[in-house]
Amino acid sequence: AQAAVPVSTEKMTLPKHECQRITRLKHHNHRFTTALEVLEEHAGYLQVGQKTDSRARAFRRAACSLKALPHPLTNVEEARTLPHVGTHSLSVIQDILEDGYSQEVQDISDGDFYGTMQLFTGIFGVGSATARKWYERGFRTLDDIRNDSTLSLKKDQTIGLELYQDLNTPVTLAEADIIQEMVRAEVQKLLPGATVVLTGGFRRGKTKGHDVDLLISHPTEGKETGLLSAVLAKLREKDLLAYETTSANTYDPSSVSRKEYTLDHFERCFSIFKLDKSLISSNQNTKQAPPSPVGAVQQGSSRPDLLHHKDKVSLERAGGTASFLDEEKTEEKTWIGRRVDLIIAPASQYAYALVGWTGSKHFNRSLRLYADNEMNMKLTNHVLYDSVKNQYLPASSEEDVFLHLQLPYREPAERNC
Ligand code: DCP
Ligand code: MG
Repeated sequence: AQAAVPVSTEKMTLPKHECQRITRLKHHNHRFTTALEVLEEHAGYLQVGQKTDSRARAFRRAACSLKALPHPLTNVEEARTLPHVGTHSLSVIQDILEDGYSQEVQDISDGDFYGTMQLFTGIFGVGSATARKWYERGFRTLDDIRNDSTLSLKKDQTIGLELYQDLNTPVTLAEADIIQEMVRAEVQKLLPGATVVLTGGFRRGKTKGHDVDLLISHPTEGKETGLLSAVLAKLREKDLLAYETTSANTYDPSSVSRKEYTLDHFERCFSIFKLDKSLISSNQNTKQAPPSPVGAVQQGSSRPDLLHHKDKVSLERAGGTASFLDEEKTEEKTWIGRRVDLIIAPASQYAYALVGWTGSKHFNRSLRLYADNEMNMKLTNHVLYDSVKNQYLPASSEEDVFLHLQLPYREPAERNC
């Protein structure tokens, strides 16, 4: 159980950058942030290319400010004083304060477009551009996609459709722990002293997630070379992989540029593990919280809720049953598919990789913006570069990274913006 969220009624000014604040999973303003996150997601579905990303970000930043507020918001005047709360977000907040909900948000989340986009982007390998193309062609259900012979689906999308239900059932912390142990055992047999750390949302204290992010390293730089392919060979031998795609390390130390802001270049494998159902205790995965209405208090970040919603939508659109898996397969399948990312970080870049892969995505974005604007430094998942001193700043821990940036250290659980 999480500790109670401390309440303070003291008038306070939030720092401008999200990375300068403490943002926990549980906070006092879920009724507003849940609604704003629907608008963020919807704006993301509408965007073409990178350009209109700013609309989605505006809603996200407003939600982040509310998450960091140490008490429930009770009047719109206070919302006006918070950083990054624009006019559109303000009007949504006002509606919720006055009526208990936002009609605009309700209409969006009840709408065909939003529901279909959630359904399609829930397919592994399908991003919002593809989902929108399909929506515009008139597709509305998973079967519409499955039955159209003119679509040439990529390998990941095909398995994404096949394992739709598995991959849209949230991964529990217990399952993530099992997978981490499986990988750690193989890794350490091959390379004693190597480390396997569970990062992503689970490290920030979430108890459910959409995947398992494992960061692999060894204290001696260079020892990690060749490890990933050896581990994958072992996992393949044991028939533990339903899908895998590996990319080599493409890190070029001479290119600390803006391009690196969103991408990293570690050697990595995006995979789907076959997690044996007998390893999961029987009270898990059978219990799923029903979808909550928009504006209701919810725990954790938006993603697991979104998964619930998708489950609901997918079942409706598949005619009320899991008809997308043919029955025989459902009977025979003794495993559940789980998305697992394996990332290999060399020792000298490990601290930066750990910060980057712990997230949240928005916390990372904020850190990078802060580094650039306030410190004249470039931060990536690999390095921190001081543009004034013209040098890279080595870090052997996350604390070092925050220290270089002259930021108070934030525990992973405090990075949930
Ligand atoms: N990340 C990154 N660079 C990438 C991909 C991800 O820095 N190329 C970071 C941001 C995320 C973290 O890694 O916080 C893990 O990515 P996920 O998409 O798995 O996000 P979460 O683990 O936070 O969410 P979920 O619980 O849905 O898995
Ligand atoms: Mg994750």
